[in-house]
Amino acid sequence: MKTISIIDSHTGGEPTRLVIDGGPDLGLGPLSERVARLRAAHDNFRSAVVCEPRGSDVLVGALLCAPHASDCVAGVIFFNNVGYLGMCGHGTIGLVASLAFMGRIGPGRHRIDTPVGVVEAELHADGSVTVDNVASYRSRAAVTVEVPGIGPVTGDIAYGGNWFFLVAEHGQELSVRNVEALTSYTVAVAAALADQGITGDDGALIDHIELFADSRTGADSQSFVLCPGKAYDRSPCGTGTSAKLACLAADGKLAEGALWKQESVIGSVFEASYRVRDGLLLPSIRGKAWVNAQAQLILDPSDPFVWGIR
Ligand code: PYC
Repeated sequence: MKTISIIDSHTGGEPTRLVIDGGPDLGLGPLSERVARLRAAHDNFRSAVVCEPRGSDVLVGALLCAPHASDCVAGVIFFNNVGYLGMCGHGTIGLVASLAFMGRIGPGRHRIDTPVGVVEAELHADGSVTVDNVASYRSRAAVTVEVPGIGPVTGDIAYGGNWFFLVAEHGQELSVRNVEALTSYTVAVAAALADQGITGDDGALIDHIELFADSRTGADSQSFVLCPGKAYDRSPCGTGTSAKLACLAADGKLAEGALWKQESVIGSVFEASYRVRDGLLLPSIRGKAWVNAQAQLILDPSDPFVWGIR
């Protein structure tokens, strides 16, 4: 029997399962190379950790690794029910809360190695965490995609650590009671983008779709975010909020340093702002995670679904 030690947390409702022991040996080197090894040789580890029957479609996994950059406190590789994420904002907040829970870090600033570069996070005295995300930018504005059964949908294509299609005009009600319709709508938009070859830079798949609406609770905006694998983000999505900031900045609608409150479809809120350094837009996302389980996963070779339902 093999065991995998995990700490579960949620950030604004969105779960993160941090693997602290029992993961595959990926060797050393840049995290971008290690995620390639994980994908090529140990993808069943990913599905064992996050897929049913141990996990669920909404769970984001985080493999704690030794960092490559020597000034980092940890390295991390994020994954979900269908694959791997470049960066994950809510997951980084969950990682920092879990490292604090383990007694590995205290309040202050910490550098974290990821496959898309080093990010910095600050653990505040109240337990909230600010993530200084990777440089974010809008690649194309007002791109129209013809969505079968829906019609033309126009959105911006932006990068915030993952690729996003951001839609303001969609005619959908953003509320928890409407998540099935929101999911169908955004799945159709994602499929149409892929079918019509509309991508991020260098042909990158746009695998996150964001719908925006006015907030009813005093935030600056509310969003629904479809993640790859068809689950919706219960949090306001850290990388999605970063992509949103890049679009607001490009439109001249949000000044450097100004606060932006992004509310999720379930009502949790991230506070965000951005700095510009050397021409790069650098978003900061603040939110809070709660640790809610510490456990050992058991991999029994006689279990027909030991590696998850793939
Ligand atoms: O917070 O960046 C995020 C995220 C990506 C996918 C799920 N959450």
